Amino acid sequence: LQELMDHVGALHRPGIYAEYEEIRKEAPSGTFHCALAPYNQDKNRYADVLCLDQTRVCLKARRNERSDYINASFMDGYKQKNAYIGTQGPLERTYGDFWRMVWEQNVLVIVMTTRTDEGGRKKCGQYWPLEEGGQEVYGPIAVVSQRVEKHSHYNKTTLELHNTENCEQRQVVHFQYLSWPDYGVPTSAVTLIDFLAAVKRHQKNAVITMGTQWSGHHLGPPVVVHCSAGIGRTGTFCALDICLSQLQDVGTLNVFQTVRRMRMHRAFCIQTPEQYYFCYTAIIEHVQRQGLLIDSQ
Ligand code: PTR
Ligand code: PTR
Ligand code: PTR
Repeated sequence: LQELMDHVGALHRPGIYAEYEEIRKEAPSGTFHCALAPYNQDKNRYADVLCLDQTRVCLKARRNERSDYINASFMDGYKQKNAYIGTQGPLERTYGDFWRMVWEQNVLVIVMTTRTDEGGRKKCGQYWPLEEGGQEVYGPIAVVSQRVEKHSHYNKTTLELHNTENCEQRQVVHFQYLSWPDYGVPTSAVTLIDFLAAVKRHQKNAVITMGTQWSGHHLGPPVVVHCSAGIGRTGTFCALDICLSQLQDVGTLNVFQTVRRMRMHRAFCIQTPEQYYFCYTAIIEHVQRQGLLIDSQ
């Protein structure tokens, strides 16, 4: 930690910004053919935010369907392959694809780090039933909002999913963080880290509850993380999770390598120098708050 603090202290904000600039100018690590295919273009919320062919989440093939494309990428976590699916805020025409993906990937937790509208602009569709008791059908999946818990900086909504094709039923929990403008940084690192902790606690418990039903690895299915484009705030959230997990495990962390590696899975992750800088300051704030002042070596 001392090393980390020296790093931030010694480099100052311009130094950290330069570090981010180095990451930003690296060319994307793969190709974008699927995202650019003419019949897939209206599935991208932003024409310039595409997902890499190499790590994209493919929807399961269906009869009479040409495309298996959704703007979503598998991303590794700390010592965990495909810990997250980073994705854009669903568009009305992709709600069905989104819920199919959630179902097909056995997702238990959805993290939303945007509001649907910000500054009078639409950032994300209302792709789940907002009100407690509300019910909507999205493609093959019917979603019922069972319970909405309002916390000071986030809402936690328990959703029941019904697969109308095989009549199976599952529960998914939706966490929405409310204080993070796009291109910006959260108003407080403490509230974001509390939110992250609530998400992790829930995923852990939900995986335990699933028990043997979940045949994958013990850390469970990917957590779906999205904002509007699925790169700025999504990248920052995942980078923080990875860095804090590594810090807890081995007492060290590396923001630079974490973000570089993350961009190999979801291109363009972390959109602004402020978001990159925030990763450092949030970690330091967290460690100081925890009183976990340990030497990193
Ligand atoms: N060879 C194709 C191309 O470069 O256009 C690659 C490709 C494959 C493009 C699939 C789009 C694809 O879309 P989908 O997987 O959604 O059918
Ligand atoms: N039986 C519980 C359920 O499925 O809701 C299991 C569970 C308990 C899941 C706690 C998550 C939990 O964590 P949290 O209360 O932190 O969301
Ligand atoms: N180029 C687009 C725009 O500026 O409108 C894409 C974009 C939008 C990029 C939002 C990032 C954004 O932020 P986030 O990934 O945090 O939603």
